[in-house]
Amino acid sequence: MAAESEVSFSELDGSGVRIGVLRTRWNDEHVSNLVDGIKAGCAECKVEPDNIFVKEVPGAYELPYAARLLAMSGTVDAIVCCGVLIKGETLHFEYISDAVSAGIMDVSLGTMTPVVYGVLNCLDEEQVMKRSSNLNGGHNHGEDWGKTAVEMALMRKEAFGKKVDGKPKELAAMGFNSVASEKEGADTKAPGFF
Ligand code: RBF
Repeated sequence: MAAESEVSFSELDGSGVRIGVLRTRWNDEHVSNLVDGIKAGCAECKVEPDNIFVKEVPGAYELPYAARLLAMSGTVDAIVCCGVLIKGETLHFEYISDAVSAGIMDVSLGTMTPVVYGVLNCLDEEQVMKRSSNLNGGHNHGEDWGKTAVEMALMRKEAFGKKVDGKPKELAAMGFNSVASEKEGADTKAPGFF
């Protein structure tokens, strides 16, 4: 029996969404399970299998660089960086772990492409298995990461994808600028971030 996910998602229509998955070869078996979970999560949100692009990197440290290149390609609506870091006897774990989490956030905000943090940081293999597989009461977190990518891709599309009088909208359609607010007749001139 699989454990329940700790996060809930509403119904998401990812039929027009393109997702990029960057995955490590380090801890290959676990990462492959997580990638299967990401694909399953995307499929639940109606993402076409052909709209999921997967590319390998050697280890987690390479994920932010690859994510920046992929974001700059402009071909995906969201990216999942997927890897597994297992604490060893040296300080590598701490350094790589910190650099990767900061690097991923940096790419996400710097390119305005949502980059999902799909990296497990575990003390041992047992902890990894509980989080990368639905077997033995575990939960494959990849499923949540796939859905997170779709949700954030749709948010980005709504914010930047809308056209006004045939021209791309200049401001993000968030907050009082959002489509939902306009429909409800809210004051779209309310002061916001911009
Ligand atoms: N990469 C991972 O994705 N997961 C790991 O658990 C991991 N452990 C490493 C431990 C050591 C001692 C070293 C030197 C590298 C490790 N890497 C790991 C690889 C790292 O992310 C990167 O690919 C290499 O350091 C090359 O930049």
